[in-house]
Amino acid sequence: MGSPKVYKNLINGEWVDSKSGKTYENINPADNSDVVGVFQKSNEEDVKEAIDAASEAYKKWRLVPAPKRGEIIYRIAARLEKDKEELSQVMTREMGKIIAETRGDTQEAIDMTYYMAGEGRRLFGVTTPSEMPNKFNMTVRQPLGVCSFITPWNFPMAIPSWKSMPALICGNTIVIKPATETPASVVNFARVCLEEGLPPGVLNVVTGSGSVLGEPLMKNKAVKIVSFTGSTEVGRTISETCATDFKHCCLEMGGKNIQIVMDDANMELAVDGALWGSFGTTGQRCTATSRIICQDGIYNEFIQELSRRAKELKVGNGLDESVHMGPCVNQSQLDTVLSYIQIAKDDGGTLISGGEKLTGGDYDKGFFVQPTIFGDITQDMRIWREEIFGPVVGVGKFKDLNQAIEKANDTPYGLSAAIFTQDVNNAFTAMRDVYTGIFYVNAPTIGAETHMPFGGTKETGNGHREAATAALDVFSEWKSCYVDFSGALQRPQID
Ligand code: UN1
Repeated sequence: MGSPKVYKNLINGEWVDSKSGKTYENINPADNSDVVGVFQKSNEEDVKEAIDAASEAYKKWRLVPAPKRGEIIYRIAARLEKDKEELSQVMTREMGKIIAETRGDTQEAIDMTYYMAGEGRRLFGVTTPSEMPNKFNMTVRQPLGVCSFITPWNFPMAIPSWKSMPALICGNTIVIKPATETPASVVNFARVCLEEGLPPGVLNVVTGSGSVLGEPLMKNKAVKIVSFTGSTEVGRTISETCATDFKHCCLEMGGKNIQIVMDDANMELAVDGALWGSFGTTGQRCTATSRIICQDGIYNEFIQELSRRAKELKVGNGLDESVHMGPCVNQSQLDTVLSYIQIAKDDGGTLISGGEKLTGGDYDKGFFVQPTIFGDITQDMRIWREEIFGPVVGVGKFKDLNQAIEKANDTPYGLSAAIFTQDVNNAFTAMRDVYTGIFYVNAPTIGAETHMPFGGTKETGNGHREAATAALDVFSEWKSCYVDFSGALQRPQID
């Protein structure tokens, strides 16, 4: 097999070693004997160089006309599309999710990139009449400067693209620190950007550990905005750190997303939705379905059907097209999942199916666990409240829609929610009253599209949205411009 490829940091258009002289191995979570690559274990000095490069590049990039920026971004999209299969294969090897899903991840990056390329010819502001004669008013978007991105491992290319493409089209420059577990996808993404004509220094990548690189990425005065996707706990620290300098920060954090199943739901569809929502990406999505509540009358039938179908799911190496669910991303995530299975039992949940680490044969080479379902979950249990980020779902009951909505909202998070019902009144009432950033009717809690705003309420976010044109509001600031061509002093509110 030969020795694994060594990947470098991208700083100012050059592939460079870390000043630390240290590297780390990126291991396939489905097969620990497979080293995906060797990556730089960067330090504070590397971050400083990358931020300096981004600051320098910003001077020119912000002045490139947005349609021209869009043309480069369009070429990047086309190249991602061309290389989709290869990029997706590497992503499955480093992250573990099944190949159909990594193709989806790459596709999400392609969609976002094309979308933002088009924004280059829009980036609309408004013109509006002035209240004074012979005066003209308009708003324009201006970039912020250097952006620091701390990106997660569960969507190794989609989420970096959600952050990068709106930032680039608005004229900002970037330093990305990818999750330690999935640097290859970000390095590949950056390589495509560079090869398709993004000028040196506009997008830089520094790999390594968040505990070492986080502070220098946030505290450097040249950085104007930090965008982060990950846990609420880390998000809180980022928010506090940025507050001192009034640095913008855009946070996309935890979820405890609910699927509500009414008595009148299409049962097969509701089960399909629950399986995909709970066990897709091995439950490692912030939009994953991790609570399901059924109306009393259909609880038993639903749970029987869900567990029957969950037992049919094939767990294994995601490169095998016949596999439905891959491994957890690493040992620590597997340990967390196993500990929550124990917590759920201790709290009085009824184990319906799964619940075990998978062992024997190829399973011993990775971090595999069974898709797991608990019944009889109630609001006092930890699996009701806490995000697990694994293939564990709890199912509980409700009496009527009012109680379902009350239960849905009984969570510190507010990302996504779903209702399965044939009744339009129920659907619209829940859509109005469940306090989340994303809501689905007769579709699972996962599956957001790139031209719709993405983000959540309460402890899921800090008021911003990613994707869609909402992302442009994160990566630009409004400038209100007044042009007086009257030749005289005109005083608003006075004259
Ligand atoms: C995430 O889990 O952080 O809506 C993002 C979805 C995907 C994105 C999830 N398109 O589930």
